[in-house]
Parts: sequence; structure tokens; C-alpha cells
Amino acid sequence: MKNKTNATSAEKLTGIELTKIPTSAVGAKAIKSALVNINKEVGFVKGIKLLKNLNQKYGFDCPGCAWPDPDAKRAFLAEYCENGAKAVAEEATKNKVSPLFFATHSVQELSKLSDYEIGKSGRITQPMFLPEGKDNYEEISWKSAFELIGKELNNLNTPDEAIFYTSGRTSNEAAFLYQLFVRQFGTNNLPDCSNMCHESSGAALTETLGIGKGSVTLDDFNYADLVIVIGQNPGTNHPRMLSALSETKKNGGKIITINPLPEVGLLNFKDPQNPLKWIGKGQDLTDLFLQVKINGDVALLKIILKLMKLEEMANPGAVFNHDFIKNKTAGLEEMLLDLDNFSIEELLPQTGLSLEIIQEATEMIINNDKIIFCWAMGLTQHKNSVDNIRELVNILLLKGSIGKKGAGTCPVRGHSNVQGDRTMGIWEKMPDSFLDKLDKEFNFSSPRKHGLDVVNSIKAMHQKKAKVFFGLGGNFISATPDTTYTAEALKNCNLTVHVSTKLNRSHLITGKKALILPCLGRSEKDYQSSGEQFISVENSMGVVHKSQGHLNPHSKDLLSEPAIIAGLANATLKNSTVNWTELISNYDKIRAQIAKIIPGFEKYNQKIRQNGGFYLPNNARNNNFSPTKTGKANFTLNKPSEIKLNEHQFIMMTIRSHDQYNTTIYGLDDRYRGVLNERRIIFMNRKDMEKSNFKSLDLVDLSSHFNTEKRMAKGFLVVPYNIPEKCTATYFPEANVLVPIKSVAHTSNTPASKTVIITIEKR
Ligand SMILES: Nc1nc2c(c(=O)[nH]1)N[C@H]1C(S)=C(S)[C@@H](COP(=O)(O)OP(=O)(O)OC[C@H]3O[C@@H](n4cnc5c(=O)[nH]c(N)nc54)[C@H](O)[C@@H]3O)O[C@H]1N2
Ligand SMILES: Nc1nc2c(c(=O)[nH]1)N[C@H]1C(S)=C(S)[C@@H](COP(=O)(O)OP(=O)(O)OC[C@H]3O[C@@H](n4cnc5c(=O)[nH]c(N)nc54)[C@H](O)[C@@H]3O)O[C@H]1N2
Ligand SMILES: [Mo]
Repeated sequence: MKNKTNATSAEKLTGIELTKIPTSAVGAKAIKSALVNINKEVGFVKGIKLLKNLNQKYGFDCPGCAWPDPDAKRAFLAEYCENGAKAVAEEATKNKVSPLFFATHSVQELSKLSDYEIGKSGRITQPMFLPEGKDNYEEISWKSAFELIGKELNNLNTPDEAIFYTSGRTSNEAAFLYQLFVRQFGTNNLPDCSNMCHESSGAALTETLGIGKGSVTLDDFNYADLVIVIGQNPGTNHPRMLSALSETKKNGGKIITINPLPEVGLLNFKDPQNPLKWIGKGQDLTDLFLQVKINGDVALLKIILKLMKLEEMANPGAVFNHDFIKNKTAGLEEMLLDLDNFSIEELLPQTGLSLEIIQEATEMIINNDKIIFCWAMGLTQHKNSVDNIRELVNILLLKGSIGKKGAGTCPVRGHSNVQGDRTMGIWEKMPDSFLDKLDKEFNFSSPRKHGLDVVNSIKAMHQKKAKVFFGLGGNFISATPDTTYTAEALKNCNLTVHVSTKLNRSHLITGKKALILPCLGRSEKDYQSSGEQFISVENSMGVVHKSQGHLNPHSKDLLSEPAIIAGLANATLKNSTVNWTELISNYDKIRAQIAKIIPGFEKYNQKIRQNGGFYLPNNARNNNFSPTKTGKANFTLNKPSEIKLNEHQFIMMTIRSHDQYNTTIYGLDDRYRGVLNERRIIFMNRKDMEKSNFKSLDLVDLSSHFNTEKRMAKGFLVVPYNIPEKCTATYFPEANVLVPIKSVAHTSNTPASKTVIITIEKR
């Protein structure tokens, strides 16, 4: 039966309409879109109540992105964005997936639906079990579910045969308990969504600056002279960031945007918090737009470095911050020398840009001191993504543009608590310093052998070296690369388990047996034996704050994530040194343990009750780089892209539309790119279309090429778009089937899902 399940979204087309691309982002249309969505999913009255509590100090943290909230004043009904409102609506939806739903819909039947249709089925109300050989999920009690998992885990030859995945919505409290359980069970197999997301940023920043997190705070945007937004689409994915950029501009700062696409939000913005500005032209945000080719960033940044070096040689002291370089950094000479190995003539074609516009950008960098670099997946999901980020750090270091107000690094995080989960120990290779403290506090020996990340977990399941998969949130089959290969890997498992709020494809591509454990969402009240609880999360800028839901739970049978982990631990661990039931009776008890182990969390229970939360320590922010290997901030040597395309090949990036949250599809429109009611599309340059003899909306099949391997995704419509030649774009997750499992970034092992080499054939 399960061999016939569909691992990818249905191929059917939904009726595309191409519209004019809007000239500005947010404004009245965004507000309307948010309200229509809320009304449809939850109803108007409950919807407005929800929005009122979103991102307020007494309310709950938006389950959308990790962009921070203002430290001081928060506008009533306004600290959310269109897509945050949609994220909330998605969780609070009226639709329910009950045992009756599962009894009347087989797994195979459900797998034939599109990701959009699967998600819209609604919230799961009861724990569900898919026995071996059966076609339908059946109701199961929590007790039996925990016992079943405990039995399977204890039957393994070694704890390393189990995989424990986390998606970044999990709270600090749940994450801490989870990693403690997994290590008491005996493995470090703790892959997380970060492995596919900002892992490259963490690797590059730890090496160069001694901290894997960004250095800036929200306030720095008020003081910056220059903000460079590279490889990121905030208009869709971090809309509230546009308000921060707007502040930079009001204070006289400038903005450079580096992206293969002219993303609407970055170019022009209408402030949603100022209704007077909803009509009219809006504010131009970008001062200089560099329409770089996909993966041309190292080449571009290297040209900028070479131009900076030339100017400094002609005019000593005019460009470099010599005091900073001398006192704070290591490796300048090698970096400057290495630049001679690359010529501008060779680098320029990789960027697709004119030298003049790069010179203009370089002048803006030279003439300003307080520079912030913001980036996201456009830099982190390439083979040389770690080089991308190290190279931008080189520029900041030459300028001494870090560790001072208005300057520094800003990797813009995705999931709302992905950064906090790492801080809590969700990582397959946590340092011994953390493990030593854990062992001492809980009186056990945690394993020291590094565990498996996402890509290596998939390979291990494929090779039948791992046999139980447990996912705390997320949608593993759809988020990971190489869908067909990953589906085979999951089907090899004895048991797959998902702790989820909503139905997704990972519930349908299963091991021999499967469980769905339904949990409370952010917006819901969480009662434990001592009374009502709150949880806490860390945003993109290292602020830890509380989050408390206000809605009644969707079903009386939901458990909180901490309660699920405690149930699991009680059923699995014999003679555990942890009293799990006691810890979850009152989350203050979990926080008291965190306070003893993790630096920066001293007096956690007291500090979390302060208005707005508290900042974690950040060495780079304080101009201290002592945690690096040299004890100083490190210049590095980096390599441009090695991708060479033949005449028929294109490079493809897999990106998000305006109407999705990762694998959760809110709707079928990509309003800011002028595409309505269709997701199976490929954006192409008109000249490339002419050369290939394609017309607008031609139906094509896509093949990716890696070494000698070929992968196919069928049935996409060609959409002419303003994108550099030889570059194309499709949506994630529909195109993940084309991303080869072995095509990963060096050092971070992140799938290179923004550089897939493809050919395109007309039907
Ligand atoms: N509404 C909404 N919000 C979200 C999410 C969501 O799906 N929906 N996802 C969340 C998560 S987990 C994350 S990680 C973030 C993702 O946020 P983003 O990184 O903004 O998301 P992507 O759509 O992957 O966009 C990548 C951007 O990089 C550009 N790009 C691609 N390749 C290159 C390149 O080689 N060089 C340069 N310079 N640019 C390139 C693309 O054109 C696009 O603008 O958003 C978070 N917030
Ligand atoms: N090709 C390609 N692949 C990519 C990317 C890309 O740009 N291109 N981006 C990558 C990135 S940046 C990321 S972060 C990953 C995302 O990977 P994941 O985090 O695994 O995927 P999501 O789609 O965010 O997970 C959505 C599911 O989480 C569950 N969920 C929602 N809220 C909660 C909650 O509060 N608790 C629990 N337990 N479950 C909840 C719901 O059931 C929902 O279906 O995908 C990666 N994959
Ligand atoms: Mo992400």
C-alpha cells in the first residue's frame, strides 16, 4: 500500500493568472489579504482577538518568523504583519482532522492531494496510529502511544539507530527537555531545520567572530549609515523588517540590495502601521540594486574587496580601519594576498553586473562606517555558502564595522525559535563544555560521539542504519532535499512519529508503523498540574521573552510539547535521574534547570517575567572575539562558485512564494511577483525563453543533473520574469525532488537548494 503513496505534491495545475507586479509592498492590500484569510480560517471575532494578542508583551509570540519586537513601545493591533496574521490563522483554523476523517480517508488517498489541500484539512485532534500493513490511521490513547515508542526505542541495537528531529517552533522549555531525554537515551542524533537553514551562517560566524549568532540589535537599524540586504526577501518572509529599514532611511541611512530578483518589498514599502500612508506612492527603500546572478555573491564581494584594497593602496587610511584591524583581527595579510589570485575580468561575468555599479556600491561602503549586512537563504543554501558569509565578514572587518552601534552582522533567522532551540542544546555536535554541565547537573554520562545532521540522518535511514524517526514539529519529507530518496529512507524505518499541530505530508510517507501526536499551538492555553503555564523563545537578535496563548485548545486531547516529551521519557528510560513529571508540573522548574546550565540564563525565572524579556550575552556585539581559535576576529580566504553550465543548462533556486510558510501553503498566489492561483511554475528570463523556443505559460518538465544522476519534476508552467539570464526559480517544496542529497555546502552540510543545475524540456 505505502509504495503507492505520493511523496510530492500532486502534479495537477490550478489555473494560473498572471497580473501586473505591484510597485510597492504592504499597504492596504496586505491588510485586506490578512483579514480575508483570518475571516476564512477562524472567523472575524475570534480572529481580531487573536491579532490583538500577537507579539504584545502579555500575549504570544508570532509563530511566523524570528524578527524581533521593539524593546519599548508596541502598537496596539499592529505588531504583526500580513504573513504573521496568516500563520496565526493557519494554527487557529476552524477545520479539524478527527479520527472520523482518518477512518474515511486512507493514507494513500490523502497523499494524492497537493500540499495546499493537505494543510487545509486542519488541526489534528487525537493521537493516531497507523499499524503495519494498514491503510488508515486509527485512534490510540496517549499511554499506548508512549509505550509503543518506548518499546521500539528500547528494541534498537544501539541508541544511534534513532533520529530525533526538531523544527524551530519548539519552545526553549520543550527543546531543553527534548535534548536531555535524547542524551539520556544515549545519542546525539539531533538534526534540526537549522541544518537546512542558517547552519552555514553559524559555521562561518563561529570561525570568524566566535559566535554563531548575529551581532546587531533592532536599535542598530536606527543608527546604521548603510544596510546591505543580500540574499533575502523580507517583504514576504520578514515583513516587519521593512519597518526597521524604513527607520534607517528616515535617519539618513542608505540601503543596498543584492538579489537576482527585484523583490517588491525591498524596493518600495507602505507602512502598515501608518494608515495615512496606505495610499500614494510609498517609500523607496533600496538606493542601489545589484541584480546579481544566482551564486555570484562571492565573486561580487571579492571584486568589492579588490576595489577597497586598490583605493586603500592609493590613499592609505582612507578605507581600512587600521586601529580595529590591528587590535582585533588576525589574517589580514593572507586575505589581501589571496585577492591577487583572482582577477576582476574573471570574476565579473559570474556576477552578471557592470563594473560601474559594483564601483558605486564599493564607494558607498568606503564612505560609510556603520554598516549592517542582513542575509538569509539566498546566501546559505549553496555549495560555497560558508564562503559567502565569511566574505561579507571580511568587508565588515576591514571597515571595523562590528561591535559598535549601527554596525554588524544580521543573519535573519527563519523559524520563530530556531535560534533558541540551538541555545538549549538541539545540535548534533554540542560542545563538551555544555555536555559536561548537563552530566554534572543530572548525574549521568551523555554520549560524546557527534550525532547525525539532517542529510546524514536521511542517508542513515536509507542504509537502514537508523530505524526510528521522531519529529518534534516540522514536515521532514517536504522540507528535505531529494524527495524520492528521502521517501525511501523514511519507508525503511520501523517507526516514524510526528508531534504536530496540523496534518502534513510527513504523516503520509511513513515507516512500517507510524504515529501522529497532536500538540498545543502557540496561541493556545497550556495547563499543567500546578496551573496555567507560559513558554519562552529567543528571537533573531538574542532576546529571550515569554509567550502565552489565550485561546482554548482545539481539542481536549492535545498535550503540550513538554508533556509529550515527559510522557516519552517516562515510557522509555528506566532508572532516569530526572523526575520528568515533576519538571513539567510547573515550567518554572524546567527554567530553573536551564538557569544552572546555560550561560546567560541566570535568574531565568525572574528575568523572563520582565517586560519584553532579556538579552543574551553576545561577544561580537561587545567587540570581543576571544572565543575564536586565534582569539581574534579572523579574516578568511574564500572561493567563488565553481558551477559551470553547458549551453542547455540553467541554474535553479527554490524559493518561497508570498503565500506559504515553508511547507505550509496558505494560498496559491504570489501577489508580489504577479502570479495568481498556481505554484507549479518556473520563472525564466525572456531571452532564455526565446533561445529555448518557449512561450509564456508553456508546459515543461524539469530535470536536474548531478554527476551522472538525473532527477525529474514534471508539469511546470514557464513564467517570463525579470531574472538574470541562465537563472531560474521554482517554489519550495514542489521542486525539492530535484535537489540532490549529495549536493551540499562544505563545512555546514546544508543542501544546496538555491543552486540546482537543470535542463527544461517542453511537453
Ligand atoms: N511568510 C513567510 N515567512 C517566513 C518563511 C515562509 O516560508 N513564509 N520562512 C521562514 C524561514 S524558516 C526562513 S529560513 C526565512 C527565509 O527567508 P528568505 O531567505 O528571504 O527566503 P527565500 O524565499 O528562500 O528567499 C531567498 C531570497 O534570496 C534570493 N536569492 C536566491 N539565491 C541567491 C543568490 O545566489 N544570491 C543572492 N544574493 N540572492 C539569492 C532570492 O531571490 C530570494 O529573494 O523566512 C522565514 N519567514
Ligand atoms: N528546496 C528548499 N528546501 C528547503 C528550503 C528552501 O529554501 N528550499 N528551506 C529550508 C528551511 S530554511 C527550513 S527552516 C526548513 C523547514 O523545515 P520544517 O521546519 O521541517 O518545515 P515546516 O514547513 O516549517 O513545518 C511545518 C509543520 O510543523 C508543524 N507545526 C506547526 N506549528 C507547530 C508547533 O507549534 N508544534 C509542533 N510540534 N508542530 C508544529 C505543522 O504540523 C506543520 O505541518 O525547510 C528547508 N527546506
Ligand atoms: Mo529556515
